[in-house]
Amino acid sequence: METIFSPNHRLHQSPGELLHDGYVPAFEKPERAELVLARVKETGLGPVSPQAHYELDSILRVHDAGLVALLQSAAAEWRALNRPGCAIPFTWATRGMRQDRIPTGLDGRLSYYGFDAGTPITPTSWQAIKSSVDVALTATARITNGARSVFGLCRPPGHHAGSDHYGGYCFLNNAAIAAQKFLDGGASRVAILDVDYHHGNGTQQIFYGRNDVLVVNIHASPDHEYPFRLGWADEIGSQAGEGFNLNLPLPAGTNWQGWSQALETGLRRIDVFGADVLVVSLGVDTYKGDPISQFRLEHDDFTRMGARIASLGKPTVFLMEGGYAVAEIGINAVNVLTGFEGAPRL
Ligand code: 6XA
Ligand code: ZN
Repeated sequence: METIFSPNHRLHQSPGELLHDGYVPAFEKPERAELVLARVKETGLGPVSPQAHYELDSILRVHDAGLVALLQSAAAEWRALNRPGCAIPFTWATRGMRQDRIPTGLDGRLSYYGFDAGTPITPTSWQAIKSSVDVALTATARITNGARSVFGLCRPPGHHAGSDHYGGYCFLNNAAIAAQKFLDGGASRVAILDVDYHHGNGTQQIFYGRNDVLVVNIHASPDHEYPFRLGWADEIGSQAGEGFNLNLPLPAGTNWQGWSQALETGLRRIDVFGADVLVVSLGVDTYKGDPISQFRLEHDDFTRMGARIASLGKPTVFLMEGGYAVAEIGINAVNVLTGFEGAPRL
């Protein structure tokens, strides 16, 4: 399986500690992608290729222009205000506050478009964000050109980013941009399977009213886990999209036995949907040793996961999302890919 990788991911690095259960080290760091890349090479998974450059139009098919502009300018605006560190919101709207009006000042726009305090915009973040999308789009093109599978080693990740909001270490939704690109290229139906420990609230929001993209999420219950405000089982899609969003929330402590049952439910739904192509939001923070997660998957379970995903027999793009047990992230991510490759072809 070919891997698409951009060294530009290194241009996004949190300068210090982020807000999470109090102040703790920033888990989403460049080392993550480097370790996955090292494992790709060590296992001989396949060639590693650079990303191609895409124009912004593929991003604007999914994201609001105001969000994209803010991601490009926020760090410079922050500096112009003589502020140290990186651009970060510090207030958010809640019930009874206006959602219809975009403030003109920087802090107001950060508040409007951002939804958490853990996703800093540094002076070079935009280049990494854009390159991560380019990795996803390059991977997408490989499938369009006939590949059975491809791995887009995206960083920063994307599944928490919605059409007009960013957060959860995510700025632009790589998986959603890829799915839309497939549709624009002639696909009729795209399925997104999100196996990250956290609910992919952004992906859900983007496609919630649509029936051309089926979104299946297997994740920790939002009763107790980030992103807390979306991801319950009764979110099934709206209007034309009713029945085309499937949330499979699971309790803390879930191991392969429980997790794989949810996977089978999700795979059956994707099979019935009849997708032309599958996009996998590949987070490996379901690993038992992950520092911010509470599931109990083991190394070999990731291999099984890949084999089960392959049983769908769909052209498949894997796009990297979360996973923070840094020493093991490469093993777990690449195990999914080798498991997929080792499974018998249909
Ligand atoms: C916020 C934790 C964000 C979760 C990031 C993640 N402090 N998402 O792994 O998939
Ligand atoms: Zn995650």
